[in-house]
Amino acid sequence: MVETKLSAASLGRLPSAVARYAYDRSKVTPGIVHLGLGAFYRAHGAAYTDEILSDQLNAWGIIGVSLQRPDQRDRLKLQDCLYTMVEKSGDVSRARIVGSVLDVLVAPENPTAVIEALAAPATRVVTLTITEKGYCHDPATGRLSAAHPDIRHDLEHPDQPRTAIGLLVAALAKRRDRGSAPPTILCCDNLPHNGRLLAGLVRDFAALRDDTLSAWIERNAAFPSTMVDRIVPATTDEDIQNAATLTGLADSAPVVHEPFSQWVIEDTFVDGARPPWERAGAQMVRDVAPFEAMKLQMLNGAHSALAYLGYLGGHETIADCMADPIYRSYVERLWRQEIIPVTSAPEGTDLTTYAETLAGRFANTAIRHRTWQIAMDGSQKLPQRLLTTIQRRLDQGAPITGLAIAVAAWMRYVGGIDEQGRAIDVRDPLASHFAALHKVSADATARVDSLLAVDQIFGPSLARQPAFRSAVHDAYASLTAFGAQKSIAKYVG
Ligand code: CS2
Repeated sequence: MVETKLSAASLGRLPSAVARYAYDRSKVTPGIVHLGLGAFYRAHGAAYTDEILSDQLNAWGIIGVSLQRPDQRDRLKLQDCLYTMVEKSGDVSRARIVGSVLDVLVAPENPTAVIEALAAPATRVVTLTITEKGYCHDPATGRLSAAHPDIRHDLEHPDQPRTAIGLLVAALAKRRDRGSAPPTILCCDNLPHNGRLLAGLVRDFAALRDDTLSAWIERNAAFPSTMVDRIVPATTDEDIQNAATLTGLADSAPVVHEPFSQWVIEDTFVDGARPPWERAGAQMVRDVAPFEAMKLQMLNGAHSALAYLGYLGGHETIADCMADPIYRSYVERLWRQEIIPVTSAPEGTDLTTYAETLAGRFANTAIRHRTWQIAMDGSQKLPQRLLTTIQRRLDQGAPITGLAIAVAAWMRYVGGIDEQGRAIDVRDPLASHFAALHKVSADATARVDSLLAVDQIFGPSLARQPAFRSAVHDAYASLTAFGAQKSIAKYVG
């Protein structure tokens, strides 16, 4: 049992194999506010920032904001906001202590403090990883859901907002009223054209409050798009034990991640003010769109397909799926035959090589990324991960057999009963709607029809196309009759 807690004072005890930040942390001042302090950001954006901070470049410290619960703050504050990153590949684990997070605020406890942090002139960059559902938008159209209960709340109580959009707009209003410039607002979630999408949501929300504010934001703020990539599963108790074994210090909030990391950022910051993240390997580019489309369609599309099919077929993690030859052949065929032909490659990238790299990353047995975790919030993920690819193929009159199996697996999954007849813990903002649809549908055909009619996901246009409807109906019938394993075995031939 490791007794000594991780803290600034205990760092002297770290074994030399453990890397640690190399700057004087007491001189670092906040320049970034990050909304959504989950494991992903702490193993990605905060790590890039940790690498560029130095005694000369110390105005880019991070204030993290938890938008829901206080537990992350409670854990981090007891250890001076320090935490361990554990990189894992096969049998090799490497630890590093990150110091770039200076403070953590909890929005529901004190929204005013969050608004003030966002409005502070020293805050030049705001980053977000709040997951797809945090944007309170309609996934099929990308527009703000004005009927969302939290958005309605925030419009009624603009100084006590609950949502990221409400907090951003409250802070932007303050900045305008105080005569200061807006920050650059950087969306780091897996959404298509994520900067443009967030800009639209912020402007739509602002316009519901005050048209002149919306126009001011449009003229002055910047919302670059980004592509973020690193596989970071939720931290488990075992991960906490392992981190302590590696460092000799007890950390209640470590993050475990794969070696791979990519961050592609559109270089359009307000007054050019940004951390030099390229020194830590970020790619600063003019157009992120091809990187983003490649990642969403190939990595996240395959992830979601494996999550639903894997869960139904009894696989706990993505690595378990990749160790099953049928699943591996399924995903490789999906990339080769269905996804790559309708995905354009960013300059200098070969999509076949990209797919091979993905297969290697997915197969990393040290990363226990649960299918159940990835299966969450499918209603928010399906459009950009699978449905865009499907529409492109339909436009070309090309078959969508493998993609339709994935969509049908999602439908089986949200029905809430697995292939052994056990209940599935379905987590999704629309979970209760799905349960209700399942209950009232007389048979499989009615079930599929009722899900295809959920406009927020499928939109009216895709759902009307006969080739799509029949492929999904057939796949659903196959999953019901034969199960996930046999259905994909038939696809891979
Ligand atoms: C995953 C992503 O949970 C999910 O839905 O597909 O978090 C994925 O691991 C990351 O996007 C990888 O960069």
